[in-house]
Amino acid sequence: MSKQTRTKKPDPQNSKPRILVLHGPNLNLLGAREPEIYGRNTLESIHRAMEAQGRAVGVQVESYQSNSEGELVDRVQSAASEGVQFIIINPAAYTHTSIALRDALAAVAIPFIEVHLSNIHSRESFRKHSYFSDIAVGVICGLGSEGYELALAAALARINPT
Ligand code: CA2
Repeated sequence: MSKQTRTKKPDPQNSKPRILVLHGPNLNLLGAREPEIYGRNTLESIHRAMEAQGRAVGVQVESYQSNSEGELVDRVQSAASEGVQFIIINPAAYTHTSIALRDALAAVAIPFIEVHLSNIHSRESFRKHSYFSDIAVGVICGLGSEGYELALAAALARINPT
């Protein structure tokens, strides 16, 4: 899954609460490269599992991956006008560099959880700093793809049912 949104068109007659899952650069390679660090699950399989987890409780889970900082910023801005209630984000390398993406999340004021597949604190020192953690509801790292499911469970517990 790359540069695309996986979701059904929102039905205005029956609008479910929406959660947006954002994936940063190179995460489209999941499952194909470096499985010893990032695991064997693909982005598509992670999305399918989260979509089913949301569907079970009547919540629409949408996923979007981009290798471009500007596209991720644009997606965060659109989320506000679409009424997205919660964001789960793995900013990937932008974790350590992107003030623009941080500013977008702060501007829309949609609560978000930061997820990392690997334990960023046990790796190179430049990965220890995140531009997102201090404004996130919470941070999960080092639990592989399970981290997304845990983040979604936490988000589901925090959104307002319609
Ligand atoms: O552990 C994570 O989830 C990271 O956000 C992944 C980023 C890295 O820059 C962060 O420090 C921690 C890298 C994503 C690259 O994804 C790949 C996936 C498969 C193969 C190669 C790269």
